[in-house]
Amino acid sequence: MTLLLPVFAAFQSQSGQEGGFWFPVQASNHADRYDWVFFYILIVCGIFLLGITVSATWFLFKYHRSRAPEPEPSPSHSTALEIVWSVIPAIFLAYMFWLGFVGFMEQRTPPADAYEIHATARKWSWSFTYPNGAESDELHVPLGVPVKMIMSSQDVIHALFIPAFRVKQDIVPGRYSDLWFTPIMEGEFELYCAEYCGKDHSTMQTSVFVEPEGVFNAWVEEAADFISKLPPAEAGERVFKMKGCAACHSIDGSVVTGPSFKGQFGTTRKLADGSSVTMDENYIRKSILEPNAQVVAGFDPVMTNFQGQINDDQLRVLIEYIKSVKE
Ligand code: HEC
Ligand SMILES: [Cu+2]
Repeated sequence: MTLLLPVFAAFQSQSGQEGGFWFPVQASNHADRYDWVFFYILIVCGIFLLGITVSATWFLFKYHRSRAPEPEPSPSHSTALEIVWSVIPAIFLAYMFWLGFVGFMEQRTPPADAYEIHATARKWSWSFTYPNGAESDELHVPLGVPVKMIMSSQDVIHALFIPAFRVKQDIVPGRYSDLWFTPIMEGEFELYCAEYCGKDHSTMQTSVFVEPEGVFNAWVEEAADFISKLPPAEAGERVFKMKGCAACHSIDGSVVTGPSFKGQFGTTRKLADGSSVTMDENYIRKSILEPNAQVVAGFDPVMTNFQGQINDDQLRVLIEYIKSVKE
């Protein structure tokens, strides 16, 4: 194995936050082992592929009909040779299994004192909730601290994938799944959904910020009580982003998956069932908590249900924000 280490190092060479040719940077405790398993399997398979292809090609020429028209009965078999070509590959395979098994157990067993962050996935955005109640649409984690993500989905199957941390886990509606990592490098990394989840799946991505503990603590404290500190409409704008409304609603008049909110407050809505309704506070509230009760004419009833996902303060500032989006 030690013989292969220089080769491994060459494969691995990384530059700054970009990573190398094969992999992104190794930004978590799992990355080192994970990459080694990959390169080990790649190198072992490469060596055997080469050996088998070369000898098969050589036999093709050596035993061609023109050179060996009457094949001779094969000499009695060589026990030594058979043992060698069974045992050596078996050792390589057993080590492959061992690496995978130990790595899997490690990745599936979060330390008991890990810092817990809840992740909520929905079409087509993320939100993260921290132990003090803070919530964000980008993930912030403290450098050097084991973090356990507890994940759930509001609608369909999603998957949380952070390539630089080498972690990926499906999120199935109706149950919690988890993963864990210890970030070992400061910086901004990509996080995205790795399970095709509908029309705008490709936009379901955000950033992970790894910050020194002091910076992280200050951030999480500020994020916990912005609603009481900011003017309602401004706080509402943050909730709008954090809860993923922006994935389906614009504020500039363009129609994405749902209607735009630009200058809509107080106007009359035509509903799919032919009735009409004024867009006031109660209508907005009902649209968020029971999206399918009053469907806007011309749109599909595909809005995520936010019942139980939004508290009264958040609802109040959201309504103020939607009111404030004028021409
Ligand atoms: C998956 C896409 C999606 C997401 C996410 C989403 N919506 Fe919607 N929303 C829609 C669609 C589609 C409609 C129109 C059909 C309907 O009324 O159900 C709609 C309708 C509405 C309406 C009625 C609009 C009108 O013009 O009459 C309001 C208000 C609303 N959404 C608010 C929100 C808020 C606030 C959020 C975030 C908490 C949100 N939506 C998240 C898709 C979405
Ligand atoms: Cu998704």
